[in-house]
Order: sequence, then structure tokens, then C-alpha cells
Amino acid sequence: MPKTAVITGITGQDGSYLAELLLSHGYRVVGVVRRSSAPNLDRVEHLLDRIELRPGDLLDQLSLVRLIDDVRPQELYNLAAMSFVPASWDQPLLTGEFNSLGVMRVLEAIRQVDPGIRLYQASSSEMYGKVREVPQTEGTPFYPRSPYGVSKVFGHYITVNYRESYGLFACSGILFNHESPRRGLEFVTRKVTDGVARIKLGLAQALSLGNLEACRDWGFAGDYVRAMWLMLQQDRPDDYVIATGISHSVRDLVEAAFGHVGLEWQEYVRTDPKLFRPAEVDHLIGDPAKARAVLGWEPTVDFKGLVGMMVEADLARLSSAGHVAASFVGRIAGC
Ligand code: NAP
Ligand code: F7E
Repeated sequence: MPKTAVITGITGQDGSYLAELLLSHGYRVVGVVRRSSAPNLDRVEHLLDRIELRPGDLLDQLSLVRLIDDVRPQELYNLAAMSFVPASWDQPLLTGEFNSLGVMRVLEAIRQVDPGIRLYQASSSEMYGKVREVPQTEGTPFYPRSPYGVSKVFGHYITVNYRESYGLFACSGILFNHESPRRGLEFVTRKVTDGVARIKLGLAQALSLGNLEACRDWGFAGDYVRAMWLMLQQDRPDDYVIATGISHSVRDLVEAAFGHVGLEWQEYVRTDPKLFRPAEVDHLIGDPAKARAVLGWEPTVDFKGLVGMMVEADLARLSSAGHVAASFVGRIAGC
């Protein structure tokens, strides 16, 4: 019998890569989608004949219980979240509902319907915030700097607590920033690669950014979903840091992306104080030693390869879409 996996957040960046991975391992894949007034399936369009979609919402306990009871999966990957950090200052309560209580609703649904279901919880390096240790490991204390980071700390600890209280096979993956051509346009990597492609094609003249000094440990999303799956294949549940162990500044990112198409970034990039955050996470760098030793996990795409892949994908997309593809970035405050 093939295994069945449920993915919340299947319409997001990670959900789409994870669905591809699980299908390649022969899984029956069931994705949870919340109702929207217009289709929102761009990232999984190529998979629609091979996955099942079911309605559900992290805000609605009953929808989760019913779904799990119907589908009876062996594994559940809880990727759904409000994932854009600046939005968490605008909507802190909703962020907590999704990212904190939403996790508890998933755990409760599993506990009530079938405590044998294995759970992956999408935790985040944003929990380290104002870092207490360099590099960050599974043992580094948390000091979140945004409502998003705080909400993810709750999600992490409630996952650990249900594991320790009820013996659930629940793992928390502390993933550092991971990117791809499917990344949302509001995140800095994609905003930069989309901006570079627009400038190169003559569709834009400049790019506004916030703090160029912030440093992140950026990896490729396709590599990171493999780590999620590996966590649920172990003999016992545990928490893992997933990172490359190499950090770059936003300035490095900009230089690499403009350099990829032979442009001098200083001629196009403006800094906009409105894009600075009320409290910044200055420098993240993860230590993936445990994931390497226990899971046998290694990243396969380095920083330069990632930036090049994303710039090329945006160039191809915008070349074929022509001028129709106007950017929404910059039209929504905080993006
Ligand atoms: P993403 O692209 O923003 O996708 C988020 C997904 O969550 C979307 O499918 C979204 O559905 C869904 N969602 C949001 N609220 C929901 C709700 N109330 N009920 C059901 N579904 C809901 O995020 P991502 O980059 O793939 O990240 C996946 C997870 O990993 C998130 O939990 C994120 O916080 C976490 N994480 C990400 C990173 C990273 O660097 N990417 C690093 C660490 C942790 P709609 O399409 O309907 O909006
Ligand atoms: O910002 C700086 C910004 O929005 C990265 C989410 O997936 O990873 C992500 O959170 C850095 C910050 O990602 C702009 O100030 C400068 O220091 O791409 P980001 P994030 O906040 O690190 C973690 C691990 C998650 O869990 C989250 O879900 O870049 N920055 N200028 C900018 N950032 C944005 N968005 N836009 C700018 O113009």
C-alpha cells in the first residue's frame, strides 16, 4: 500500500516542492486548501492530475478533524502559515491564530483522530532573532524579533510538548531561509531577482529595498523539503536545524543578482526607509551538523547557483509574459 501524506500549505512554495518529492516516492498526496474567491493553484498546476485537494483551514478545528478522519494519512506536513514577517506587525492577532493556535489545532486533530500520524511542523530560524549564539543549533535559545517569530516559537514548543505529553511522532524542523523561482515576490530574494530581470528587459528602471546589511543563511527550497521528509522516516521524532552554514548579506545578494546579468547594482538600487523593520534580525547562520549526521542531509545548491537559477527563471517568465506582467511589489505597503 502506498503511504498517504497530507500537506497543509500545498499552494505555497514549500508545499509544491514537497508534493513533487512525495509523488516521486510513490505517495498518495492530499493537499489542504482554504477557500478563496479565485483559483490560487499556480504552483501546483502541473501536479493537479496526481494530487488530491481537500478544503480545510487552520482557523477551523472541525475542518481539520474531518479531513484527517476522512483521509487517514500516515504523515502530515504542517506548512500552512502567515509567512511574511512584515505582515506580522500589521496583523499580529491573525498571525498568532494561524502560526500558533493553528499548530495546536493540527496537533489536537491528530491526537483525537489517530495519534499514530507522524507530524512535521514548519518552524523557523526567525525564532533565533537577536541571536544568542553563532552559529545557531538546536540548543540555541530563542529571542524572536517579530510577531511572526514569536508565533513560531509557540508552534515549536507546542509540537515538542505534544510529543512529550502524548508520545506523538512530532518533529519540528527549524529551517533557515530557503528560496526558489517559486518564492513569493515580496520576499527579498525574489524581489531582487524579479527586479533585476525587469531592469535587464527594460520593464523597470530602479529597485527599492530596505536594510542591505541584514545577513541570512539562504538555501534552495527543493533541498529543504527533502529534509522534512527525512525527519519523518527516522525511528524516533526529533527537532533539526536545516541550513547551509553559510551566510550572506542582502548587499551580497543584490551584487550577485545584478552581476549575473552584467549590471552594476549601485546604478539601480535605492534604499527606502519605509522598508526597514521595527525590529530587525541582523545575522542568521545555521549549523546543520545534526541533520548531516542523523538524516544524511546535505544541500545541493549554493548561494551563487540559487541566485543564478532565480534570475534566469524570472528572465524567462518575463520575456514570455512581455509587458503584461506588471509587478505588484511596491504597491502594497511593506513589500
Ligand atoms: P508560503 O509560500 O507563504 O505558503 C504558505 C501556505 O500556507 C500557502 O499555501 C497558504 O495558502 C497557506 N495558508 C496560510 N494560512 C492558511 C490557513 N489559515 N489555512 C490553510 N492554509 C493556509 O510559505 P513557504 O515559504 O512555502 O513556507 C512554508 C512554511 O515554512 C511556513 O509555515 C513558513 O512559515 C515556514 N518557513 C518558511 C521558510 C522559508 O524560508 N520559506 C523558512 C522557515 C520556515 P494560500 O495559498 O491560500 O495563501
Ligand atoms: O527578508 C531584508 C529584511 O522577507 C530577509 C520567511 O520565509 O525566512 C523568511 O523571513 C531580509 C530581512 O525573509 C528588503 O529586512 C531588505 O532582514 O526575504 P525576507 P525573512 O524575514 O528572513 C524565515 C526563515 C521565515 O521563516 C519566514 O517565513 O531582507 N530586506 N530589503 C528586505 N526584505 C524584504 N522582504 N523586502 C525588501 O525590500
